[in-house]
Amino acid sequence: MLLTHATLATLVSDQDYGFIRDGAVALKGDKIAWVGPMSEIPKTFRGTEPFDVQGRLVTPGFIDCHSHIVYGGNRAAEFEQRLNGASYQEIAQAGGGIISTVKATRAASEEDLLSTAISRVEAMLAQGVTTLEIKSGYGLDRETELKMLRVARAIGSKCRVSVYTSFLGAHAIPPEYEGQPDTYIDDVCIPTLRAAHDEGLVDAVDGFCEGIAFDAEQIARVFDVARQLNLPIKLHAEQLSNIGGTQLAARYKALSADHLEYATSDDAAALARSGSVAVILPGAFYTLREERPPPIDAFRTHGVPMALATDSNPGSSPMTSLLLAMNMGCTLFRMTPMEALMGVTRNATRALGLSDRGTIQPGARADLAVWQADHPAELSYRIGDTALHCRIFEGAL
Ligand code: DI6
Ligand code: FE
Repeated sequence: MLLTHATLATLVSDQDYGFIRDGAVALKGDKIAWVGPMSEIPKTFRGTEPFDVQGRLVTPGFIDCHSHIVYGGNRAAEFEQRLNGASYQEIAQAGGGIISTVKATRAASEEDLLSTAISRVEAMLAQGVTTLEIKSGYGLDRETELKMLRVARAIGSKCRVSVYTSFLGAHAIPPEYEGQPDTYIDDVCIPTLRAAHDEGLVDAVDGFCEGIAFDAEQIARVFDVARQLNLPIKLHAEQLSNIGGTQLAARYKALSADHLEYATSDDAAALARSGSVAVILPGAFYTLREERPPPIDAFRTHGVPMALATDSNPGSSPMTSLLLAMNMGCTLFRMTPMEALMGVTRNATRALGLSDRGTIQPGARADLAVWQADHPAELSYRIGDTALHCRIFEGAL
């Protein structure tokens, strides 16, 4: 395929979007073969039937690097409770919150989980997503954690999207282990991680380091097993309070630390040293009507790469729109449209430990998004509605 007359945001440089104004991209199989201005198309590609995108903006396919898109039920009733005055933490402590989704996910069949997740994934694909990370964590028992991860893998084979899974057994303490987080970690979480890894279901290991979930020492025990299994690490850190998650993530050279509203400048420095990505999740901040934004300036000062993701989940971020996440990142956190676009492409790639996508350059995967727009700032500027013209996945429309 030869895309012609494209406004290319290649993102190969972090200045000016790596713009090529009247550009062309040649795809060979599932890889990008050549990128450059129309006037320089090499002879070998000139015979190819062109796909004229008529000046439209072309970006790398979008990468949603943090989602909990596989789950049973929904939490609209809790949304209502919160608007009547209850807090997210109070609902969680009363057995609602993540645990109510755990009950619904345990009760759901694999087929039901797959079909409800696919309808949400389709909404993502309609907004240019070509790579999607999916976490477990609503099972909290062996059977259901494995079921969720199998559903995540099935999404990768049934939908035209590249799926990466994260094991999030340390997401909450299930009711049958109430008051016994350590026993849960030793007797359920760690053996389930090993079993899931044996089945080839795990690409990374995540945890929720928070007052309503697990402390840094408990998560560290799970991370030690991840290390033995050679699996990379991610962590939900400093979302609702600062209890040392970011420092823990940095000690384990995590791919990313995610949320980070309560992270400090020292935390940012630690992430810079460990080469971890800060994954910014404005959907949860917005939904929970949080007031403290993540320290974006400190990430900039210390040179921590920032990614942006939906955190798509039934409780704190019931959204599938990465475009809306970009808009929120800019409006709520003062990220620039350039940072927002980098956050859903190049830096999201890094947050998944990948290097073969997220930019438009020879050798990269041929995953592209063609937009009904002529400048990349439009993607962040409109409130969630920028139209996708088409998506190219593995070199095909
Ligand atoms: N942080 C989140 O944003 C999700 N999990 C987590 O650890 C929320 C999960 C939920 O409320 O269902
Ligand atoms: Fe999350």
